[in-house]
Formats: sequence, C-alpha cells, structure tokens
Amino acid sequence: MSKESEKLHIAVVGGGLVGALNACYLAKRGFEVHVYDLREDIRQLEHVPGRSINLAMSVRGSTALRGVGLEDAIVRDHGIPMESRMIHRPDGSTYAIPYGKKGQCIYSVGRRFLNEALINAAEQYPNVHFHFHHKLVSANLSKGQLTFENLTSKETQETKTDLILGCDGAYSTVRKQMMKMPMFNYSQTYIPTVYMELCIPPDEKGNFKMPENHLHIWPRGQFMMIALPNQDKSWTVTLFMPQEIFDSLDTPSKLIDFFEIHYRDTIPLIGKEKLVKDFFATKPSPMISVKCSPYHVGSTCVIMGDASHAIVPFYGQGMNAGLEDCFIFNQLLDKHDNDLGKVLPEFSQFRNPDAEAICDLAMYNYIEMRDLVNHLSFRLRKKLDDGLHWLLPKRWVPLYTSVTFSRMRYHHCIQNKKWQDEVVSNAVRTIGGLGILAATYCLYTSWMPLKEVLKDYESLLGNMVGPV
Ligand code: FAD
Ligand code: EGU
Repeated sequence: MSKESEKLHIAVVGGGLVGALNACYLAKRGFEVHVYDLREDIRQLEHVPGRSINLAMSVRGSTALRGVGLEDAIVRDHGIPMESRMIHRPDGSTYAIPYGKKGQCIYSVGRRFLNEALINAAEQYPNVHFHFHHKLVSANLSKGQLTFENLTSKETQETKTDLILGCDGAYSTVRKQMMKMPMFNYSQTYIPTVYMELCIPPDEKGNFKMPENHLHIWPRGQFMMIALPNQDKSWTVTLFMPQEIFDSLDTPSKLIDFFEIHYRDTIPLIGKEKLVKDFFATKPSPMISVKCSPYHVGSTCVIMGDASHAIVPFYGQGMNAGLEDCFIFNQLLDKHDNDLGKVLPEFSQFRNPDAEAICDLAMYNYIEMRDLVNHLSFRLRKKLDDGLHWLLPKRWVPLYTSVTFSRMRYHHCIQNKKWQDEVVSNAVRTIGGLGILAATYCLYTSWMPLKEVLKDYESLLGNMVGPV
C-alpha cells in the first residue's frame, strides 16, 4: 500500500448492512473512514424502523462476513439454520422440501443484531468514525463534497472527501445526485404486491410454536406468507398481497374469515386478538425494484447495495448481493493497489451484469410464485432438476442452488439455467417423439412380418441416438 493511499479519506453514506460492512473492510485497509446515517445510533433505540425484521443469509452474505472475521460470531453463533422449506397447504397440512444435501442450509439472522454487530466491529478500528442522526441533503459527487443536516442540532455541515461510498439504500440520495450526471441510466418498478410483518409469539414455555429449522411458506397464488424464526423463539411472518386485497380486509371479521380460508393453521399460532390488533395497527409497505448504471462517478463516488440494485425479496438475495458487493470491491482494491481510478470503473463494469441478473431473477420468481406454485409441470421440473443434481452433482446445478449455495456470478447462473432448459425441452421432445413412434409401430406390427419390424426398429434407433 502506498503512503498516500493510507491516508485516503472515505465517506460512507448509510450505516445499514452494506455501509457498516464496507466500513469494516475499508478500516482494515487503513483508510480514514467516516460513516453517516440519518438514524440515531440503533444501539440506543428501542424500536428500529426498517424493512424486515429478519433475513435469510446464504453463502454470498456469509462469505462476505468471513472476509472481516465476522462469519462465526454472526452466522454460526446467532443464525438459526433452516434445512428445508416447510410448505403449508390451505387445509393446514405440511410437507418439507430440503434445500440441499444434508448440512446445506440457509440461516435466519435478525436484521438489528446483524447491523449492530457490524457497527460494533467497525467501531473497534480507531480510524472509523460514526456520525449518527446526519442526513445527506446534497452533494457534488465529482468534487467529493457532501452536505449533511445534523438532525440533532439542525445545523448544516459540509465536508470534503476522497471517496463517497453511497450505501444509503433503495431510496438513495447519492443515487439521486448521480441521476444529474450525463450517461447515467436508471429505471425503477413498483410491483402491485405489498407486504406486512406479523408475529407468532413463543408458547407458554417459551418455545417455538412451529418446527424451527425451516423456512415456512404458505403459497397461495396471488398472495403468500413466509415465516422466519427469531432468536427469542418467535416467528416473523411476512404477508405478501396485492394492495387491493389489503384494502378489502377492512373489518376484523373479514380478516378472520380470510385467514380461516387461506391461512387457517396460523390463527391459533398468532392468536385471534393479536392478529386483529397487529394487522390494523400497521400499514403494508411497498416493494421497489431499481436498476441503474454505471455505479461510479470518476474516481470519487460509487454506490453499492440497495442504492445500486434494489430487488424484490422473492429470492432472499437483496442483502446477500449487497454484502457480496463489499467483498468484490475489496478484492478490486487489492487487485489495483487502491487505485480508485481503476477500481471504480471496473467495479461498475464487473458488477452491473450480475446485479441486473439477480434483479431479473427475483422479479421472475415473484411472477412464478404467483402463477405457478401448484402447477404439476413446475413441480415435475423441480423434481427432475434435483434428481439430475443428485446424479451429476458437479455438472447439473439447479438455478436456486447456484444462486443460494454458490458464488457463481449471478449472470452465469442465468446462462447455466438456459442450457439446462434446452436439454430438458430436447429430452421432453425426444421422449414424447419416441412414444408416438412406439405407438405407431405397435399398429404396424399387426400387419408387418415380425422380422422386418425388428430390422426397421434397429435402423430407427441408430438414427435417433446419432444426433443426440
Ligand atoms: P439499507 O439496509 O436500506 O440501509 C440504508 C441505510 O442508509 C439506512 O441505515 C438509512 O438510514 C441510511 N440512509 C438513507 N438515506 C440516507 C441519507 N440521505 N443520509 C444518511 N443516511 C441515509 N435480503 C436477503 O438477503 N435475504 C432476505 O431474506 C431478505 N428479505 C427481505 C424481506 C423484505 C420484506 C425486504 C423489503 C427486503 C428483504 N431483503 C432480504 C433485502 C434487504 O433488506 C436489503 O437488500 C438490505 O437491507 C440492503 O442493505 P443496504 O445497506 O444496501 O440498505
Ligand atoms: C421472501 C421474503 C421460497 C424472506 C423463493 C424459496 C423470501 C425470504 C424461494 C422474505 C420462497 C420464495 C429462497 C431462499 C428465500 C425457497 C429461494 C424468500 C427468503 C427460490 C423476510 N428464497 N427467501 N427461493 O427456495 O431461493 O425456499 O422476507 F417462498 S431464501 Cl418466494 Cl433459499
């Protein structure tokens, strides 16, 4: 590391999951790091407003935490392993589908615990400084100038830095500033589905009310529910539905009737009174999907995490992708010896196809979950996929396995899926074709002498096997 780079000043905007992890990585490199967040110090707050209470952590997020030595303390010691999904049918019966081979699992991690652990870890470095209750209001990105409003004193504060790292989430202010730059591409989509978080409290003995090592799912087409376990033995249940259905459930009796039909088994778990109380006390939240490019401005600004790629949560990958951003950025700093003029453009170029790929995959999965959950062909394909993976563990990796249990680049996961689809549809065509031929031959056999049939059959087989 050169002398000059040791003194690099970095302003991280946003002390959420991605901002706090970046602070750890950059502090480790010896940079002078200032983290700004509009929230008060969450370690001193009773309730932290924010999106989702717990998150599914998989290989990408876990690997990124390992890079700053936090994987064990966060994922192994605090995460609750989920070995399979447990599907709940409308009648209350359930069945489990394992995530992978024995021991392969994803982890339910509390958002608040994770964020606090990252802030605590970053604060261990003397060269990291947190500025809570500071809201970024404007910036000159190419000059590295930032203007914050100190929400406590109401004063405006200006600062100059070598690098602005925008980790300020899906509604990023840094990104809003980038939109003023020439050649910046941007698109956003709100999906018609919104979500609300409910809670299944622990039982009287303080235990989990459902088998804990699973991600519970209630797929119902246009709407669905999903539950992740918490450390305190409660469950966070997330209800996803179109806004209109939320609006139509405007009295307690309509709500209970709705749950009786679709989520019957959860009523005694949540408790009728609590369900009514919590449902009418909260407003559902929208979900936004954001794509943009590039992620940098010259050698002075770069955005990461939801600020650069907000995705719908239907692959459990938003945080994982954001933490992976930090990991990759750190690798590029190594590769280019902290030369930001090289690191920033390469980060944009390398990461953009992958961020857009997971954005598309998550959106596609949202549509698939809505439209296909109970279709026989969909479930057969899943079985076939898992079967082939079992037979050819290295050569045939199903899409969700490559996304969740590997660090294969997201856009390669899509390419991988495409050739598999071709193989499957060819196989279906061939098997279907063979069936028709077999039937035709059965008809012929009643008129043709046996010898000729056998001769014909041999040459036909030769033809069929040849081109495959
Ligand atoms: P955030 O966590 O949003 O942090 C941004 C920070 O910036 C905040 O602290 C905010 O206070 C601060 N900030 C914003 N504006 C300013 C400003 N102007 N000045 C100063 N500070 C500012 N991902 C998974 O991997 N697995 C899951 O299971 C999963 N489940 C999800 C379920 C739901 C319902 C939702 C909505 C998302 C889910 N995600 C999941 C995605 C995950 O929540 C996000 O990808 C992740 O939080 C992104 O982290 P971030 O640090 O980029 O942004
Ligand atoms: C949604 C909201 C199950 C947490 C996609 C699976 C999610 C999560 C799935 C939320 C689903 C859906 C996968 C994981 C995960 C599944 C996955 C979705 C965590 C394809 C807190 N999804 N999620 N797929 O496979 O790969 O179990 O809010 F219901 S974890 Cl929608 Cl692996």
